Amino acid sequence: MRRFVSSMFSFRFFPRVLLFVVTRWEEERSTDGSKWRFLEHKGPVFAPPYEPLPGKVKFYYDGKPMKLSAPAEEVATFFAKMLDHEYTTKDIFRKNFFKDWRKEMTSEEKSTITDLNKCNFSEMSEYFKAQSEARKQMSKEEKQVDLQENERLLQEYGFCIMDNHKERIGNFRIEPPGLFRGRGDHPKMGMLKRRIRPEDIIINCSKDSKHPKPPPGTKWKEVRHDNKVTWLASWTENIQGSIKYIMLNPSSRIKGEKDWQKYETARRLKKCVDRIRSQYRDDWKSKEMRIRQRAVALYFIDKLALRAGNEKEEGETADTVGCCSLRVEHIKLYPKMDEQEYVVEFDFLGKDSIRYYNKIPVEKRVFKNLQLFLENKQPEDDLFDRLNTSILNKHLQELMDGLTAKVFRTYNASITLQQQLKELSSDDSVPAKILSYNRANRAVAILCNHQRAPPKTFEKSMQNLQTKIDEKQNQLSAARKQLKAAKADHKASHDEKSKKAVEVKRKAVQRIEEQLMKLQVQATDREENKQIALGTSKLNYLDPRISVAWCKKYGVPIEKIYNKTQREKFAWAIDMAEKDYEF
Ligand SMILES: *[C@@H]1O[C@H](CO)[C@@H](O)[C@H](O)[C@H]1NC(C)=O
Ligand SMILES: *[C@@H]1O[C@H](CO)[C@@H](O)[C@H](O)[C@H]1NC(C)=O
Ligand SMILES: *[C@@H]1O[C@H](CO)[C@@H](O)[C@H](O)[C@H]1NC(C)=O
Ligand SMILES: *[C@@H]1O[C@H](CO)[C@@H](O)[C@H](O)[C@H]1NC(C)=O
Ligand SMILES: CC(=O)N[C@H]1CO[C@H](CO)[C@@H](O)[C@@H]1O
Repeated sequence: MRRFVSSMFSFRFFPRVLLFVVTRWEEERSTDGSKWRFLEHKGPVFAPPYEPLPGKVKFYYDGKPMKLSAPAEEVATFFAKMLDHEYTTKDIFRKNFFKDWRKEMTSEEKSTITDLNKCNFSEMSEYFKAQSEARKQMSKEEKQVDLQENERLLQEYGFCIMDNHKERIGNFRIEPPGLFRGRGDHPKMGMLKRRIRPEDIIINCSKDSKHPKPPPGTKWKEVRHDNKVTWLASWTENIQGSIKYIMLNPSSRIKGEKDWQKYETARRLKKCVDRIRSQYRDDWKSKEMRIRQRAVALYFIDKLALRAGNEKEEGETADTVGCCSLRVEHIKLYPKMDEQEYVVEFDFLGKDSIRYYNKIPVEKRVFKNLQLFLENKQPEDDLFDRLNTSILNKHLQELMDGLTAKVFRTYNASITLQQQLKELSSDDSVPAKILSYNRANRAVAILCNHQRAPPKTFEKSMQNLQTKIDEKQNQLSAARKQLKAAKADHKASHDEKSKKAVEVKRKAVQRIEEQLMKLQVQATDREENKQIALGTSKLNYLDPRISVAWCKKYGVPIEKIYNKTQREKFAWAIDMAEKDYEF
């Protein structure tokens, strides 16, 4: 099942919403029913091997230079590369890093290096900074060599043959090793993300294809031939124990079909959501406790888009929950709070250990049911003791074929976008229309709680933009003065030459006015976007056909809404959207 992740940062946003939730689709991990007959590919591209540091770059322990063994040095460089980052000051990060680093040390190193605070990585850090600076300064020719090498790898490894089509592979490069960061205050941050070797990789391809060759001297973990899955290679990463896949590029035929199906499923929900809602409302009154619990959980999924349940894969350290696994301690009930009645306060760790916090008024019957579910229970007891993820999912399937918690979100996001676009669109200039579009996208992101911390560079980039606006304004007053002078000139002389000069100056004023407006729209947009991540909903929840149809109807170039990667992903929709597409 694809799942979504609800999570939460703790910082201030709109006055009444103090904390908010971030969501994203998790990578898919299910078989998807599509079948190929022939699949041939070259396998993944591995991260380049570790290159030891030049002798002059030293690591110091307790003030003394110390030569590290290659494995220990490699892990030390991961830390050195992040030295300027806030992460390396966090206790959990340091603790996890140090523990994993020590595992890579020789016994001698282990007995010497006992305190991370005595380690001095600054020469290493300087060295990497200088290197990345040098890369930036590379000549055109040198950059060209890099580009050519990339292109060569893309041509060799970036495509596969699936049935009769040559398809682009999405992520054929395996991530290099490094330190795990995680989202939020992840308990595993700082741990060593190991190097993936051919021995870790399972290959999927067809029996009668040229099987990919592992790098010389190595072998694959396994080669399988399973035509029910669309991924080409997989491995298990060591931090969360989750399975990673190499799959086709989003622009591929199969991906496009799946994307299309996803939105078609959401459209089917639109047709029967009233029935589903009236059924779960009836079920709130059921004689059976298990049915009441199921109905309240479903209400939360519809209204709050919570994740359905907990898949126990985060390992022993993280205690994360979803809707079905909520415990008594995760909610508080307030018959009255501020101006509102029947308020439920949620506070729990969602996927990736990110806090979900929300206060919402619910219907009276839901509230009464929750009181009932809480009776005679301890804080660590399950809120829905008669419910689990499999029961809920089964019920969703019975309500509608293909229905999952995520479908509710896709449905709500897409229909909200459509409604917002209907309200917002005007006969404005193209930049103003794009501003309207982003506002609609933003309304959806708020609804889905896709908030983000303002980017670190936010103030700086706003300042830069403001400087540009100020400059443009000065230019504009200068141009207006010149126009005035030209007009006066023309009034005095009335000749052809001065008339032409007036025209030229008038055009200049117009041009600068347009540029100024563009900058101002950009500034508004950026300011409003400060704490909201539009990307997640745009890529995963919003039926692209709505956006494409809107662009066609209002004469907005599609490039203004979707960048190149996004246009590839949504090629299926761009090709087929009707002018009056209705979600
Ligand atoms: C770390 O080493 C550098 C020299 O490589 C030195 O300049 C710096 O003061 C040292 N930092 C600490 C905290 O000892
Ligand atoms: C979408 O979700 C919001 C927030 O829960 C809700 O108020 C709204 O009614 C939903 N819209 C639709 C069309 O389901
Ligand atoms: C969910 O509950 C049902 C019925 O109580 C039970 O048969 C099933 O094993 C449970 N599933 C899980 C994953 O706990
Ligand atoms: C397109 O936008 C996405 C964010 O939605 C970004 O991650 C990606 O790098 C962009 N691609 C290009 C080619 O600009
Ligand atoms: C990459 C990979 O292993 N994909 C699939 C190949 O086929 C097996 C067979 O059942 C699946 O379990 C794998 O996940």
